[in-house]
Amino acid sequence: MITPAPAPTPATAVPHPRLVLTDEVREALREGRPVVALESTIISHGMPYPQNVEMAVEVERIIRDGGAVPATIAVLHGRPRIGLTPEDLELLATAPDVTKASVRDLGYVMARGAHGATTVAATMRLAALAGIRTFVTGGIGGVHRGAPTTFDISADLTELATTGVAVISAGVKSILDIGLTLETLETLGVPVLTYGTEEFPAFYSRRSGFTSPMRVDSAAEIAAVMHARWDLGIPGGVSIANPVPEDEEVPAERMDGVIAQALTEMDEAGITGKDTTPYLLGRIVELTGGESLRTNIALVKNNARLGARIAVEYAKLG
Ligand code: PSU
Ligand code: MN
Repeated sequence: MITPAPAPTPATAVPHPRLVLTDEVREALREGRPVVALESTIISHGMPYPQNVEMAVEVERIIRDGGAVPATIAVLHGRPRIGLTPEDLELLATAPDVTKASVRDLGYVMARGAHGATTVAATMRLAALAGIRTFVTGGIGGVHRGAPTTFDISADLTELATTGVAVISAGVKSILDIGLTLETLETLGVPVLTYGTEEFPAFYSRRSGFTSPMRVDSAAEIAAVMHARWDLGIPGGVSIANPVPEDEEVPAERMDGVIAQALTEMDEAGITGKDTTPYLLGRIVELTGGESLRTNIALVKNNARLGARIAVEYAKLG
């Protein structure tokens, strides 16, 4: 079920000429200052308006407060953009014609001059082509429940196998099969570091029932792992799982029932493929009366605080 990894994309010193960078991001990269990439599927397909754009603006502010330059990534009017304006963020949050763009979709969206909100996989690839090594998101895609028959495994995993970017998330949602996702990451040679605890987190909840393969307790330690791996010439990403703060989590016991119901309804509605994650996220917000959305926003902000610190520490090793 696991396809062989394509050729690695190294993070480059000079941004690829097809990318459109803001002056701020370009200068920071040229001077070796910390830059943190941010994805845009979470804006266009992961949260309702206006919380999506408020989250996007706030997360950029947190990255700046942490001493790094934020670079939200998307394809707009067919052009891959590294760093966005507040107007761009508003467009991504509201436009009805924004494609959810993973790596396979990038060329198509560009050729049509269309808008694409980039997934973790596509954001990693564009970040690497720009020379950005640190990327903050909410949750990564993984192996879906039922994947042994549907083959639904997120391209986020194959991208982590090949592209040298560190991805800070709050772990893997239990709409996915967490155990199979961790097994697949091991097969693909992707280190999974959990920050500050022994247990791999389940996005909305701190607990998943799975022990994390590796524990780390500081941003400096995480930066040292990134540096050691890439200095040795090992391609591929680093997955950093940062558990949602205790006072913001929805306990796993409560999420289990909600997720089971959302999955049943999804099957009944015949929803498959790339539409599954956006459908489930939206339905879970409804079923929790908005509680899951508050948790989702809180964990992204928490990841942004850690991501900025990692980028600052990694820049020191540059
Ligand atoms: N998880 C979330 N919010 C999101 C996503 C995942 O809590 O918005 C998005 C991310 O962009 C991730 C993508 O890369 O869903 C995975 O989609 P798929 O399983 O179709 O690869
Ligand atoms: Mn899928």
